[in-house]
Amino acid sequence: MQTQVGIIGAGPAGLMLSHLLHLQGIESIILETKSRAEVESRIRAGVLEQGTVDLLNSTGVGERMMNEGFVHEGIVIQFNGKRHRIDFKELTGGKEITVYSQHEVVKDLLQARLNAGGKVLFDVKDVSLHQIETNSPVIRFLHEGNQQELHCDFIAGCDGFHGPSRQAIPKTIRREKQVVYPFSWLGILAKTAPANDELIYASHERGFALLSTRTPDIQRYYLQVDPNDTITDWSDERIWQELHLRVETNDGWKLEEGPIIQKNIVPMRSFVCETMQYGRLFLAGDAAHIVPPTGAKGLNLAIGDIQVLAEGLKQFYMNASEKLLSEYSDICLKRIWKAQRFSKFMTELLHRNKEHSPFEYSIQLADLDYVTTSRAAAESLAENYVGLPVQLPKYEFV
Ligand code: FAS
Ligand code: PHB
Repeated sequence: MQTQVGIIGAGPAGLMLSHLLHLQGIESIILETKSRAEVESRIRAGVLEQGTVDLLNSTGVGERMMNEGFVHEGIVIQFNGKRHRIDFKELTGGKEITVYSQHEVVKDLLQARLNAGGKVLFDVKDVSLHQIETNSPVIRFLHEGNQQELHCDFIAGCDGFHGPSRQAIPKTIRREKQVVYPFSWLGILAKTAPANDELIYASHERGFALLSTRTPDIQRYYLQVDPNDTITDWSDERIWQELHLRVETNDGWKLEEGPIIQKNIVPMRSFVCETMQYGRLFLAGDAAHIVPPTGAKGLNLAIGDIQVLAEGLKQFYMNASEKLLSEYSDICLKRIWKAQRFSKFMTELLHRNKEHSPFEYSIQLADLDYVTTSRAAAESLAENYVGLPVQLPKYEFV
């Protein structure tokens, strides 16, 4: 089997890359270990930055998002039983966010690829990367019981945190930096009406809670829980009891319950792999970095990486220039570290760290008070939340 770009992983990163390459007439094949049904039903992120929305629209895959997504002009930060609105539109000169599930974005991108005759192999196993230091790398894998080889010019490692691509970069070359937080997130999907018309990030001495949404009938709520908790520790009754305690306000507002149709617990970490490239292998998205979801950055960072990688591959094939590809990792890491900074800031601003001294907890409350009363502090939070721009260097081609 032969193609120009071999892509490992059919998540947002892999699918967006294949879509952008197709628009430039560059061939790719995606190898995905899960089934199509699993990929399309995996509940993950919910918030799209303005840049992600603009890219989906400008490349012809934004129609359903525009019809079914919800544009939010701000968020609410709640502490001491009171709510404070951060008005993104006013603070950033018009930028907003769109709440539209990651698995819906994946469905839209996958459908676009298949409609355009794109090649996506599902249920692929035993993926391994070879000859990545050469100009003719190979991906070996098992598919439908047959051992196969995909010969390509480049490999895009879009296989998430647990995929094989990052491990293909020699340990002596990779520098991995990580923070593991002393808490996890329990997420639920509940059949009930929206709690509010914008997301509510609630900081409480019992722990953090987030009230987000999916549709007018299905809501996405999160609770900070102990990192050693398992889902069996959390009955539906205990979940609702904790949510009431953390999100209800002094003015008597009450949260409406409903049947919980899905619940899971995810760990919280910040992780970056430096470098994101080695030979003809390029890492993108969760394969290279993980952010705590408090800043709603994960999915959007993956899309940002892909915009740089797609442009670099376009310049290679159209202008025989490897300059942008050679700078890919440095360009992406600049934006990734700023997103890491913001995600860590939001996580420490809002979560209750049981290891904190009373002095540190008072500083946290002062930070919450500052960001909800100072325009300068609110502007900084707003410009990071709606998304910092993807900056591509301009090259002159002779
Ligand atoms: P993905 O992990 O989405 O995709 C990688 C793909 O590679 C998967 O389809 C996987 O099956 C495939 N793969 C893995 N190993 C393979 C192999 N050996 N061979 C072939 N294919 C392989 N971000 C937010 O902003 N907000 C959130 O609320 C949020 N919640 C999250 C909850 C969970 C449980 C997780 C794990 C992440 C969450 N994230 C959230 C982050 C998430 O949205 C990621 O940032 C986003 O999925 C990144 O997209 P990709 O880089 O494409 O990686
Ligand atoms: C979500 O809707 O899943 C969501 C929203 C905002 C976040 C994290 C997750 O910060």
